[in-house]
Amino acid sequence: SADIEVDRAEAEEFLELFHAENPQPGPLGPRIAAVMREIDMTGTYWHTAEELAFGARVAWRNNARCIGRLYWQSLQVRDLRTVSDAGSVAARCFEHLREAHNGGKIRPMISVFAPESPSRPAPRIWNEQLIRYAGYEQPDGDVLGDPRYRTFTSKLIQRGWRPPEFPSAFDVLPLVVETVEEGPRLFQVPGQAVHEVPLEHPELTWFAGMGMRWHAVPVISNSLLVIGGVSYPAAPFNGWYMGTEIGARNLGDSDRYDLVPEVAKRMGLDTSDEATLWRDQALVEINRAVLHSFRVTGVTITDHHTESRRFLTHLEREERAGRRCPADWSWIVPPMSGSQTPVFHRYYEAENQVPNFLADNEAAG
Ligand code: HEM
Ligand code: NRG
Repeated sequence: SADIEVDRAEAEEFLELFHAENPQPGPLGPRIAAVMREIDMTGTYWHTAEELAFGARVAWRNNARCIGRLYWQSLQVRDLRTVSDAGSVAARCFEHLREAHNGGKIRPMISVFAPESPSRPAPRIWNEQLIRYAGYEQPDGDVLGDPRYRTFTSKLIQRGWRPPEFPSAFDVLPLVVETVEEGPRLFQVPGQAVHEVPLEHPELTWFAGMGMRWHAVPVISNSLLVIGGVSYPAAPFNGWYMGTEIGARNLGDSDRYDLVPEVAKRMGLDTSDEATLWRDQALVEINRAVLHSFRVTGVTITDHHTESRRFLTHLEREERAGRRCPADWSWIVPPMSGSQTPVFHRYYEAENQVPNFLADNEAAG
């Protein structure tokens, strides 16, 4: 929280790690002394641009939930620590969306906004991701759109957001940026910042007629980035999608778009008996449609078999570098065909390491 001093031991430990892995920046002792003096005076300290970039990359490397960590060193870090008013934060987020999309060749990227400090609380982004679809509760209790954002959507409507005249299942929610000076402010995401992929199936021609689509870039925007004891609450980041995130979870979960029964029906499967495995068959076709559609649209995506193998390569590399690589089995193993991927057949170290990203529900207190 904003009223307490940065943890000195955590600051020192991070500076040691930075100097151990980066021989260039000169002697460690004087840097630690300077940081301790800065904490004495201000309660916090300002990372050098190099410390910030390294800290963000290591936060990714340390995140036990992420299967995509092989390319942790290639993360592009946008140093936006002097940006703190709501309008500028929103504008820079929309710029992030465009730069990360990069014409379809998605670039892993993070935008780091002003840190928390005892004299000035950091800006915060309320949305879980920069692009999320509204979920509208209908009079009959059904939800149009993404049911996961039903509560968030009605909260935004209460705060004055006006949904489109004809609501659809894929209306992009406005971005909410909160600062102490301005309170929460809403910003509509400009159309040029929203890249989407219409979903079609390589063989099932009716699939396109279901009108499904998904956004190209997942930019998580409510995770707390912690580097050397300094908190960066607004630090949206992205890589690219693994197909199952969309096909198995966002479209497949019964409390999300719940597409499996509809697709099974259209495929003419026998849904009267679970043992026909109609759910599994339909789920595979939805996931084939996702991978196929991103591919023909020229947007980077990865499948869960390839990404699982890459992750094991990453584990080996980390081991060879003499580092621990924490991983959470329940997050790493893909949500379909788990045992067909090599990540299923082993256990992992699970302890938390810093720097890291703390999910919204982990960051309390
Ligand atoms: C989680 C893949 C890049 C940080 C995940 C998950 C997947 C994934 C599949 C699990 C998501 C879920 O089950 O909801 C990838 C792929 C990437 C990538 C394919 C391609 C480059 C990144 C980058 C960062 C990152 C660039 C940060 C700099 C995280 C974090 C989580 C996560 C913090 C946990 C999210 C949470 O707690 O909800 N990633 N990722 N990933 N990833 Fe990655
Ligand atoms: N499952 C979420 C996204 C979570 C993070 N996944 C990534 N991250 N691929 C969804 O929107 O489906 N990333 O930074 O690439």
